[in-house]
Amino acid sequence: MSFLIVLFIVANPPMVVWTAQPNESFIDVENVGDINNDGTDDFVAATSLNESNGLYCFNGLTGDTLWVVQNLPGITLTGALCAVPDVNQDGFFDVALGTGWESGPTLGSINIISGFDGNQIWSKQTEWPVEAINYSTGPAGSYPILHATLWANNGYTYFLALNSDDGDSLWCNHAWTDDRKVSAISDFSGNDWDEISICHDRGSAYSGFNEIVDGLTGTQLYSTGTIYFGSMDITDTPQFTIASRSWGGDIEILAEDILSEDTLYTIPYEQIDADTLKFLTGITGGALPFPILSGWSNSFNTIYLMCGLSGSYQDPITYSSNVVLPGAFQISGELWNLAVLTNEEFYLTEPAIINPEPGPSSNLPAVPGRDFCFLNSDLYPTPLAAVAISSVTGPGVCTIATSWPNSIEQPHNASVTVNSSLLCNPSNGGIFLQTEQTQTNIQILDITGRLVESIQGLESRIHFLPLPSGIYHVINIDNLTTTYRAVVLAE
Ligand SMILES: [Ca+2]
Ligand SMILES: [Ca+2]
Ligand SMILES: [Ca+2]
Ligand SMILES: [Ca+2]
Repeated sequence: MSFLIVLFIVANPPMVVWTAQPNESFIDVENVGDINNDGTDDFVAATSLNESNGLYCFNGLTGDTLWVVQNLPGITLTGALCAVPDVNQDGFFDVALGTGWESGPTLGSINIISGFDGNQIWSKQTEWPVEAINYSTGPAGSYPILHATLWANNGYTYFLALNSDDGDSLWCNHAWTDDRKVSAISDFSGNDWDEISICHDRGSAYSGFNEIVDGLTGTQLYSTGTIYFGSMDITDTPQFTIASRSWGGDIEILAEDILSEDTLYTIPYEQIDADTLKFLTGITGGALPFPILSGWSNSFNTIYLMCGLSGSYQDPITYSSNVVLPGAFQISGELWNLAVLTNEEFYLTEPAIINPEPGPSSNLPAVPGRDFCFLNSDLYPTPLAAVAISSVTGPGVCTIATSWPNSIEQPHNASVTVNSSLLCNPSNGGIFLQTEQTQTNIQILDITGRLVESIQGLESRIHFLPLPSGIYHVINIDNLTTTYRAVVLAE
């Protein structure tokens, strides 16, 4: 039975669950955990500067706005919004937001906002606009360290490390680079603080390189040799690995074992057309050679999937519009799948090296898609994807289900007579309930346990009960069992 259900999940296309904010343009989303305690993760979404303003927090299940901070400007690049582990000790993730605009005033700011209610925890002006924010973590009980990347109009990129609880600076590094993101891997220097990556590059004008520094001190721990037009990613699973491009000469991609400093593989430049490298982390086990290293360019509709340890790959996967971002999620056991956001669609792609196919897709409700994050939900076997859409003439944000919901619970006792059924679940605008006996006694409770509908002694027929979007328990009051868990989607 469960085997059949897995096949059913894999075979189904992704599905838009809800859409919201048709007048706003969003370019970054981040999971902040389940703020309203309804069993589904919620998320924050940053608007795009010059098109919208404000920082929103959405109920992941329904699309309702949980809070909004209107007096924050939008951001310039995806990556300037980051959910960070609890800074104000209220038990919820908080949010780091970097602002500024390269062609406007040179000042920027770093803001720490409470993920729970949107209150500002602290704000610090920066000398230059902020383009990317990430964090590293340390020993248990310590606050995370923020890593903000600033792009100065003197051509330098500044990599700033700050205490997340008060904004005090810890260290600053600078480089010529086109890759301003900062990635973190677990500690190998021995001080319990994550290590982070910094890319130095100036093409032929300067000998660039990729380095890994200690998150706490900024001390260099690892450096590649000369690299041109560099970009990179790092992973610590299953081993510490750095993948860099473009290496220079005939080599497009070079991967090294960070601890032994051995070269793992190189890939000639004429074989791969990709300007972004990303390890799809967290994937373990299974028949495929994990980790997967993905390579793509935002201006092409192809993505390469490579074995991250051996560099083996085959043909690129071709989508119908340009690739924005891939991410990996677990289906069950050792089965994994990829979510691939393109400009116009959202795909579920099987992570195969041999004969890869794009897989089933759903059109986005507006275009272009700019970013997505996964949301775990008790109601769905696999995560929802929250998608940021840079559109002011259509939905600015939506969620897409990667599987059908766990909508129907089995009766707790096999002897219980089920005398009602849900005609479709989830459903739009309300619950379609079919009762099959004249003495069916049904109550419908919302997620908080509040009674919203009661049906007694009705004849066999179909009932449409208009209800706001949410999760409902359909209770058979004759034996006090939850017969169904119904999901009502936004209309
Ligand atoms: Ca994001
Ligand atoms: Ca929630
Ligand atoms: Ca918090
Ligand atoms: Ca360290």
